[in-house]
Amino acid sequence: MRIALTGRPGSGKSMLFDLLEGKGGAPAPGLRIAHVVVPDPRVDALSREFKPKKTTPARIEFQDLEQKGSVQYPALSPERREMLSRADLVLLVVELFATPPEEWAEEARRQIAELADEFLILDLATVEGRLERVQKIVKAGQKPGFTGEPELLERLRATLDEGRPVRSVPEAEEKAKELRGFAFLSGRPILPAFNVGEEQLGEARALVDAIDLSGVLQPNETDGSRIVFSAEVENQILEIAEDERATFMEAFGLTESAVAQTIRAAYERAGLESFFTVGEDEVRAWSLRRGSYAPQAAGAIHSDLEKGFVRAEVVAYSDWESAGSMNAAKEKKLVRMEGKDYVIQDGDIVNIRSGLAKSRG
Ligand SMILES: Nc1nc2c(ncn2[C@@H]2O[C@H](COP(=O)(O)OP(=O)(O)O)[C@@H](O)[C@H]2O)c(=O)[nH]1
Ligand SMILES: [Mg+2]
Repeated sequence: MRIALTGRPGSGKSMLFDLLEGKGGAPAPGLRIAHVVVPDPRVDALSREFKPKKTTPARIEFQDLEQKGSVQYPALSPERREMLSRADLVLLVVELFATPPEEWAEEARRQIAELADEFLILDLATVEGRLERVQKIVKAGQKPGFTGEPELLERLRATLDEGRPVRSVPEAEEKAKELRGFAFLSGRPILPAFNVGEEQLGEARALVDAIDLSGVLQPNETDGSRIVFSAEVENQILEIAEDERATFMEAFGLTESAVAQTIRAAYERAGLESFFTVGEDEVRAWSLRRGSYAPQAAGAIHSDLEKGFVRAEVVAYSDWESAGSMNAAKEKKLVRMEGKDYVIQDGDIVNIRSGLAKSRG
């Protein structure tokens, strides 16, 4: 999964990116990319049993764009548009650290709306441009890009005209593959991350959770956990000794770091779960969309495994854990044979049997 950061200049994007990347240092201009580990104690436990040559956690890709010179905002530069349109999720850093708390609700809504509106305007131009071309193609007696394209584009134009994003149209979701070439910005879900000041951190969680974001975000984007952090305080945390961090965080009423919150919220919003492959060579965690079938899990590993999918040997992580080892799980018949209709569950330990190739382990 790829997540792109955006927000007003000075909202704290680069500070958050530095935290995610875990490196620091002066950012060079241009696109920055970090592959951030998804912390998962289950991977560590599996690694202890299999003692593999390699342990590979799941990762999420984060991107930040450091632009040269003065930046226009919300007018998005072509580079920023490109970055955002290719992301699975847009992480919008909302600046609240310089805003008095009584103005947070209004200010948060404004910052989200200004990005969402910019997305609508740019997408409308994309749709209208494509419609014009498609109409010419059809007039010339040729086929459009895909069946139903002109109708879908008309529908999208009407939707955008009403101020609603591409992602509010279910048919667009279905046609997502064909539509990808257009890289609609409003097709990307928005996940806000609220950057608050040190003094407000104590009350920030309750205040931010109370902000009504209906109307500026899609209905399914307003629920779920909200990322509330102080980039300043997070940096202070990094400066103190590791064994003193918990006490320091407690003093601020923090239970989770900005990085942990961001990864968890991203997983939740993108509807991701993890499954595992195990063996002597490698223990590995993979991200998958919730509700995916066994062949799609195979496809996440390798497209050949999906093509040649025969069946999957599956044991739930909790069953493996209670059995105590993989052999014990097998003896207790907790390892199941599943076919192509099996829906992968979070924490499944999976071994794909394929006619074309065999998965590791
Ligand atoms: N006081 C305070 N200042 C912040 C915070 N986050 C960002 N800033 C200020 O904003 C400046 C720019 O932050 P940066 O992460 O580069 O913003 P970007 O333009 O969104 O990438 C920083 O140098 C800080 O002075 C914060 O949490 N508290
Ligand atoms: Mg920056």
